[in-house]
Amino acid sequence: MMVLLTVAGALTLASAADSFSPAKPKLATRDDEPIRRWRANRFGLFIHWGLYAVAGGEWRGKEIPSAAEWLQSSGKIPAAEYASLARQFNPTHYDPAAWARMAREMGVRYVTITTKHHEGFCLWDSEFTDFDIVATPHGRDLLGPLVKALTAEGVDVHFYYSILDWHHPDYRSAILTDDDRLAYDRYFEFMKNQLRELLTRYPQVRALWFDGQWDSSYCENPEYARRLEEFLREIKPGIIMNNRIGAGLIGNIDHDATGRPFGDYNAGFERLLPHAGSVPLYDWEAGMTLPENQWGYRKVWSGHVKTAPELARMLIQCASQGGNFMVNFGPKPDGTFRDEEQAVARGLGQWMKQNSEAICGTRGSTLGKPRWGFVTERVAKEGSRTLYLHVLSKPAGKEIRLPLTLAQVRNCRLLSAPNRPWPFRADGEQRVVIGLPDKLDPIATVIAVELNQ
Ligand code: H79
Repeated sequence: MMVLLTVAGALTLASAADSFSPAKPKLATRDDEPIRRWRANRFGLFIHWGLYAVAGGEWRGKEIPSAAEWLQSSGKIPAAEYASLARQFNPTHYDPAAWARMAREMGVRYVTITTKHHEGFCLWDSEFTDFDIVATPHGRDLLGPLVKALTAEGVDVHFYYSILDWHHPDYRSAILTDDDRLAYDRYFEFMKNQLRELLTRYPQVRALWFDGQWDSSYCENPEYARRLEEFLREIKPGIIMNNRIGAGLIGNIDHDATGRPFGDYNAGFERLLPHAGSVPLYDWEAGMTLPENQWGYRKVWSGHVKTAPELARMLIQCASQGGNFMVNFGPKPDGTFRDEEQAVARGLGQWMKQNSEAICGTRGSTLGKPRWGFVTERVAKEGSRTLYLHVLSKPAGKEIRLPLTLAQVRNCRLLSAPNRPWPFRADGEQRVVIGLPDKLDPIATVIAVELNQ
């Protein structure tokens, strides 16, 4: 695959405002239509759903600490015993149309759902295992109706698939003997079969999100990753994959030893955002949980639970640094979302309704990070540029100062009142001053500054 060097817009703005710093050039592994769409989406919803939702972080009446979806491992539960959860998985209130509506109203442009997490249980009726939705009282495919509903709402579908599998008898965490090798080779074929099944049965799927690649069986034998990548690109040209298809602990490694990138983008930001100095030069995506570290449903949450404004500001930060952001929900076993998640969906949706223009389809700021908030920018086809000033806090003087000449600014508008122009003035040669409304939005007040090119 070719590595392209795309310089993110020539820096035509003078550096008069000391709080701005220039952007770095961007490296892209791909720049075709599918990755542009992936990038433009910017905001996604991660959904972790599986048998762990039935247990809700408890086993035989006891709370098992650590992440709820890790229950089988953390609770040291034998696979056969854990599998009995399948007989209790009956999401009687599962309403894919409601899920899809929630996603659209929340402002996300894609949903990434766990088709199979580390536990090995499959949310679809797989030809290659009986450990799937058919073994539950629900008894029928959960994915198909969701894919259909999301597509009808205009929300893209991405599939999460765990390479690690705590149920499959041929899975090995290490390859120590010839028998291990044979078993792992069989497991590898099983994975390929399942992924082919998913991509052909649900042709709407645009991206695959791999995880659980850290066991030595897989990550010390990178030829598996290479073969898998080639196999999938052959089945579905254009498919997008995260770099966890390759080696690396949690996806923070972009390349193999020869410098060849794994997958199409960096998915190493798990429950964290890049620091100013560590923004990847490749496409990237961060995933965030509401509580500290719970992806699947846990009945009792402890510690700080993030609010919609906190998550929205993380989304803004990611967008300003040129990355995607996914918020994670772990639905209840009955197929509904807990109150905290519904509140977050509503809060984000409210802000996105007015401000999605400043997130989706934008790129990171070539201006860097000002003290009062973040900047994103949109480049129109004809080359004209709009800066979006996400104002999180009022600067001293209560005005925004930009390193621009008056002639460079065509107009300004507040996204919360888009039908009337917002005033701006010059303050010397290289400085445009924009006032702020009295009351800022509790998430961010966004001012669009359209530039003359
Ligand atoms: O699906 C969610 C998590 O369950 C999964 N990825 C997100 C999206 C995930 N869980 N843990 N990790 C990712 C990070 C891996 C941590 C590890 Fe380890 C540290 C793997 C190897 C060392 C802890 C110790 C877990 C296994 C051994």
